[in-house]
Amino acid sequence: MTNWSVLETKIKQYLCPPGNGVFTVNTAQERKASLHTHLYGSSENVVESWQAQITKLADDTRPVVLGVCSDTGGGILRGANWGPLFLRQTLLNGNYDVDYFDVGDIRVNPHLLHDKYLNDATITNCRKAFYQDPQSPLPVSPLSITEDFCDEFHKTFPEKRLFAIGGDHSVSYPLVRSYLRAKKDQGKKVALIHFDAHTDLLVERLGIDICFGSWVTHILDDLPSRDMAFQFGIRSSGRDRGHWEETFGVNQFWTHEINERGAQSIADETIGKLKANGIEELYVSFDIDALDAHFAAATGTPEPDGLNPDQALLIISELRKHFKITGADMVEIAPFLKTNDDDGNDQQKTLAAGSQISELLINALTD
Ligand SMILES: [Mn+2]
Repeated sequence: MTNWSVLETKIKQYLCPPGNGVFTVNTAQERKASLHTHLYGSSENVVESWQAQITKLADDTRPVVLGVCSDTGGGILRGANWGPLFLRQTLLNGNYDVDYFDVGDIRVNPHLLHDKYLNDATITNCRKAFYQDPQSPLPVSPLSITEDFCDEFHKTFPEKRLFAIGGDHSVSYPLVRSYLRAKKDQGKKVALIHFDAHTDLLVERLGIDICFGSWVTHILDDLPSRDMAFQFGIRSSGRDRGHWEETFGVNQFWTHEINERGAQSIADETIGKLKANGIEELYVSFDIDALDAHFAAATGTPEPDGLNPDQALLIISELRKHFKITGADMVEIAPFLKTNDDDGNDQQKTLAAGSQISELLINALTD
């Protein structure tokens, strides 16, 4: 089989139509139907319409959007599994200038995280449920499926660029790992640009090594060097910047520093370091809680005193002038969460800020 037919088969096994990644019977049916009508002209026979669309992927040159509706790696306040459906709708219905190929959502079993945490009997049972074949060799947990999908995608289409919508931040573990592996194979020198209120640099959390608070730790050794990880907007941490930089070798720009020095100066310093290291391409992972809770209250761990969207947009725009952004994700938008008491617009404001940044990232993927 050619690479494309292997990928096409895996898309049919691993993915489902856009918006269907959260497994429900009736919940949000109207919202799903409205997205499907927008995408396919009808909310009937959606699987057939989506599969027909998939056959055109090879010839399409636009960035590819993937939804990963998993929030099993989070756990403070859940609900980021609804991010992909709501963010897509906002991008389509709002005044955003974006054009992309929507490949669909990873099929998510919401009880699972990664196959390495499962025993053989559970894997067999889930293979039977997912693939109607207990002997199937395929993965069953959302992060494991995402990683194998991305590996196949990058192998088949080294030039295509993926924009993923999470999900809690653990979904960036397979996305970034697979991206870094593909770039290593292509001989491209890349760096990670990470916006977040939190460092995500735990080694493990309650015995689990891959989760929303620890995913960065486990991709650092796949970078050209550990100092090619740059974190922006950090402010909620039990340790100071020096601790994290000395322990893990990363670069951090805390929010107060971005406010004091100005976003332009932070961007200039980052560009200088990236150039000095011969970096050619960037992956941008954006946790919506990097933004102040005023702009991003519909998220699992909202934090005050954060970045405003303009600061984030400026830093990304400056980086874009000097480097190709060849992979990106937007994670942790949990549209049903209302965490800001003063304001009834948590969902709307968070989706608006997330869409504005996603619009820039998706457009940057076309450079
Ligand atoms: Mn995060």
